[in-house]
Amino acid sequence: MPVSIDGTILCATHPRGFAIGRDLPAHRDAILYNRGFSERYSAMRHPQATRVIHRSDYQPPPFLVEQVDLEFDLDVDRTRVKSRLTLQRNPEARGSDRDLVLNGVDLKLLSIRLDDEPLAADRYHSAGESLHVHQVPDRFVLETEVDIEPARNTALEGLYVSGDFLLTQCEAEGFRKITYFPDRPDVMARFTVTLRADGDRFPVLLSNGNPVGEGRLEDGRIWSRWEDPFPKPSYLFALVAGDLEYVEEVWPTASGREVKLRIYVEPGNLDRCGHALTALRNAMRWDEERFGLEYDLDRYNVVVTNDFNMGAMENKGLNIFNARYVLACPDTATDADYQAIEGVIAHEYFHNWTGNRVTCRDWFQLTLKEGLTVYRDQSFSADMHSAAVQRIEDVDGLRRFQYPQDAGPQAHPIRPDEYIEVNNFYTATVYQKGAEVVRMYATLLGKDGFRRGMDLYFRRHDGQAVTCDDFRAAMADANGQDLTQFERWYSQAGTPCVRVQDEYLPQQQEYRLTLSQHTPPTPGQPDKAPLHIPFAMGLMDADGQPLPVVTSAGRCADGSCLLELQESQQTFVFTDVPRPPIPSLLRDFSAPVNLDYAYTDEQLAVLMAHDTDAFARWNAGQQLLERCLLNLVDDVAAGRPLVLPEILPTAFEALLADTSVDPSLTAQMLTLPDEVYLAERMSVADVDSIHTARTFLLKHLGQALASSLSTALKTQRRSTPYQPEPGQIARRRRRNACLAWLVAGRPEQGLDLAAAQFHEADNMTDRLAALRLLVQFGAERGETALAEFEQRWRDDPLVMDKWFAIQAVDSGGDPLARVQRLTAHPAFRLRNPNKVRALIGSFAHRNATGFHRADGKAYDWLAEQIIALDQLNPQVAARLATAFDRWRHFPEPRRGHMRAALARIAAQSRLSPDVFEIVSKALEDQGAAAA
Ligand code: HT7
Ligand code: ZN
Repeated sequence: MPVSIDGTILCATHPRGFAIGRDLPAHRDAILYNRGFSERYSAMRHPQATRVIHRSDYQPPPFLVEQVDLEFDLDVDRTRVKSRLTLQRNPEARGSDRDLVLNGVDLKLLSIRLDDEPLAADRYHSAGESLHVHQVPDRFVLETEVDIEPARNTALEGLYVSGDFLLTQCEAEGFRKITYFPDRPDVMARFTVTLRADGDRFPVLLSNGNPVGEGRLEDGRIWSRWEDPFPKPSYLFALVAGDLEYVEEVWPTASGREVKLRIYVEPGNLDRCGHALTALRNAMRWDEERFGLEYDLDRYNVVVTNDFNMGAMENKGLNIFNARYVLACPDTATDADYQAIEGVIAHEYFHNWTGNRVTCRDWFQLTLKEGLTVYRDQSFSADMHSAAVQRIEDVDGLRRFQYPQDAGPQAHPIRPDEYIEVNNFYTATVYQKGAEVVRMYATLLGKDGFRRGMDLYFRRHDGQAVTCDDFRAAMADANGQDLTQFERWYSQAGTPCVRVQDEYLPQQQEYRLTLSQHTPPTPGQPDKAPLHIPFAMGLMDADGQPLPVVTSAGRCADGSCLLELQESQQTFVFTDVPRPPIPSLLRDFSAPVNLDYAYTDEQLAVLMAHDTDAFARWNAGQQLLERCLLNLVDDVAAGRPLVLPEILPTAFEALLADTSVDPSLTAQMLTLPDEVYLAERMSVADVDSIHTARTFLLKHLGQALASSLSTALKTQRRSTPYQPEPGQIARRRRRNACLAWLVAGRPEQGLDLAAAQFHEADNMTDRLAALRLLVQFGAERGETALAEFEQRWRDDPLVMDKWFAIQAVDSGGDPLARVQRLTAHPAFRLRNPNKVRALIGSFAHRNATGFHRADGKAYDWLAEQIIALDQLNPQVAARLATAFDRWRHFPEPRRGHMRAALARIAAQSRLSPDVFEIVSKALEDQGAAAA
């Protein structure tokens, strides 16, 4: 799934600067209007008179485009774009506008013709970001010619330069930086594209669809033509021109067509594409088998770049990928990289149906394609590996990144109601919580019912731009279900809390479970209505034996029961319960909620050791660890002596001794909640006490387990030769988790093992795991290892990202000074999003004590970086600015320092809408949700 190293969704624009306190330029009216929305002034939340776009203002497009013919004369300094649009008035549109309004940003208009005649100057006017053509007929052909300047495009949106080649990124609103067009997803058109360029410099010319011709021109340049038979929105347009090499395979589809699969890379990277190609084949097979969905073009091209704002982009027939989600070899990529590549390759492939064939009516519906496609890629990864482990990873990601967003000033429903800059809504909420909402349909309707819903969705909407309501209607109609209440999952923000109370009646052998739900207030949404919550549970006894679950109020099978909570409070009665049960709640994380049940430590230990549901088992262990850690934090803050809770060594010894557990699950259970997560779990984040408590627990639990850990490390040798296959990955994970605990508990013994592993490893997973430990615990040994690592990998950008990130998250020494120094390293470039995320993003989002130093200097520094970056790449700058979201969650003086940093950014005279929106919402935070 497309989540970056800093946990943000992999997901910016030319600095269309405007000042806070001033209105957007008047010409933006047309752009906003032309997106399908008129804008309203929202004084309440945006006192600076910013234009806000509202979902409720949607209007169908006044004009439709039947055919687009584009011709590009490509060069880095200046590219000429000729466009021929066949347009007609939209019979579905209510207005009777005589004017056609097209979007266009940073375009130099050279000529314009209507129905083969040059347009007189009084027939059109171009106003900044739009072109108005007056008094147009009902059907007509409009031709424009513009010049653009790719080399000056540092926002990486539109047509830009990466290394020696040219490429595009159009989602969400980048196509308007290429040519004049009604740049909105509900205008779907057929595209034909002709590319011309210097053949020595740009021998490969690619666009969407199928190649239909190529040749050499009289002046020696080359040309290539592409036709896409499927109507598509402009955000899926793409082109690439460069000196690229490719690997190719042929995929025979289920119906017997042959598709050429190609991955294009810059010279020297061909031998790192094998894993991505295998992942692509697996994803194609999976979608045919699971959903009956086949690929529909003759070509599936993937192009790899080092300069990309997000993870990858699903352009029709021409995916473009951030190098980190394609390139892998054992020496440079970790197991986690291999798995992320598989997930992102699958995600973009799955978009061909969920996003491309059926697309979004408007950008408020983004979760229609993203939530659904994340759910699909998660299901694929679950089938390729261990379903239980995949589920735990997905939930862990949701709780670490989406829950804080839902509790802070940027909280929004998965289908937002308003935005200033759509690029800010490629969020964990839209993607990850969106995927959970899709998963709940599957939980409620069953696998077959979900498939019936998907089939109906495609039957009804193939070739259309639709809404989340259309998806819900397909699910409901295909299954004869009423899913009206389920709509609230789309319209309400905030993480619901399900409170559980229970009572056991021994005489009647009856167990009564009362569930009540409450969703906290979020910005703009003080009151919430009850949601339709699928709640899976089971019962265990005190010895860890499963008890029968018998109730008429739910669907029970195989020792688990699915309850449906629809009211504010409901009681469910279970009969034939022979002994007092321990409830195993929210199995498989059946809904994205917080759970409130007063487990004792002992009950958690039983579930941790015996629950038959792997998610519930992991969750019990994490809850136990979290509780112990937060008690220790209280002790630190109160100046009490710290004592290791007795229950932990016992519980973890038992875990290490249980050889029946999937080693990957053991590794996950051995992973201590991190400092940033723990800070979120406190009502007021005390980062220093958290650090002390966590360091204490690592050390003392590590000491208590040392002998078992040593045995585990001795009995389980490192797997060689390296293979990124599930069995080996699981064993490496468990081994490296054990090594980490041993280093923490017995550094004198563990660090030697880590140093040996660092030097001897035949793969990046083990080498990096060892390097992390050497840096965290090894003082000078860490410095030496870092220097060796740098020496060996300094020319490899992806590996150097790891090197930057390790140092950015290290809490030792003076983290701020280190990160500042690293920004001067020759491998660091502020213009490269991967570098910014690896160094600045990792520091701001993952180094709790380093970033939240009490003097506020790290906040000041981050504010400077955001201000500088905003002039280059607003999308990436806005992501960094979210590091200040939780300012109210910190005690003084940090809170005041963070607020001051936000105010400093807000006071800049040239600020992008991207950064403005994030910063102004953060500053408006009243702290209601945190309460
Ligand atoms: N649909 C894509 C979202 C996207 C994006 C990708 C790359 C660069 C900028 C972008 N803006 C939006 C990615 C995905 O979800 O598959
Ligand atoms: Zn996506």
